[in-house]
Amino acid sequence: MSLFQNAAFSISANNMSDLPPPNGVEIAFAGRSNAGKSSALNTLANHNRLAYVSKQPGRTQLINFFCLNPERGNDQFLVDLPGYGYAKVPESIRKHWQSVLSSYLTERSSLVGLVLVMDSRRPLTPLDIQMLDWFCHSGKPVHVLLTKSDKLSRNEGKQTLFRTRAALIKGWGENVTVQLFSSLKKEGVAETEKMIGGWLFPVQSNEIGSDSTKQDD
Ligand SMILES: Nc1nc2c(ncn2[C@@H]2O[C@H](COP(=O)(O)OP(=O)(O)OP(=O)(O)O)[C@@H](O)[C@H]2O)c(=O)[nH]1
Ligand SMILES: [Mg+2]
Repeated sequence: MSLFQNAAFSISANNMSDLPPPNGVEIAFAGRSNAGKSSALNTLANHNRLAYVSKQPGRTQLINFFCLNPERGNDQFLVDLPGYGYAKVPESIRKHWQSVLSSYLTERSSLVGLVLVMDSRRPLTPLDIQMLDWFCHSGKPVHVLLTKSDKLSRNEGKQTLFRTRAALIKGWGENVTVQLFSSLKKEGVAETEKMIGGWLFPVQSNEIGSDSTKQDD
């Protein structure tokens, strides 16, 4: 069963002061407006309308928390962040979100990893680079989803993945990983799930790793 199968909306926040106490672990989805963050969340959860998706950029206007296992208690969350970089957003709102995003990414103690969503046709925009600079200081991992890969040919996809990976490693080191992803075609889901699962259950993954080492011996 998918790790995210039982995900359910939990709470929305408009400010750092509205956030729930940092008691559990959370993984945030950040990216430009319209890059496909909410769609990726829905695809991972196998749920069409968990997070709000729209053709119009700038639809996710709050920090939305989705609890992974509501029945077991609120201890693991996926967090859908408002998109950045949409030119039509009024300056005051843009400034507000810039400040909330930078505080959230740099100060949130329960945040264990960042999924940075980029449109595969326009990866690594200046604001994506800003996010990486803010977050990578924490030493926590980032996984980049190059979304809408269905819009690229197989060869273009390969090239984009290769180039983006090289740029990420050069700029921010091995703590940043990257893959192609399509919500439309449901491609790349298992790879993302494996990565996020490793962040949510690090001890378990290490144990699996050491078990397999034993088997090799
Ligand atoms: N072809 C294609 N379209 C996609 C894919 N993912 C998302 N879209 C479309 O892109 C548009 C934006 O998707 P959202 O998931 O709402 O994007 P978002 O990043 O959450 O946007 P904001 O909430 O505005 O920040 C919608 O029209 C989606 O249907 C994909 O993998 N392939
Ligand atoms: Mg959204």
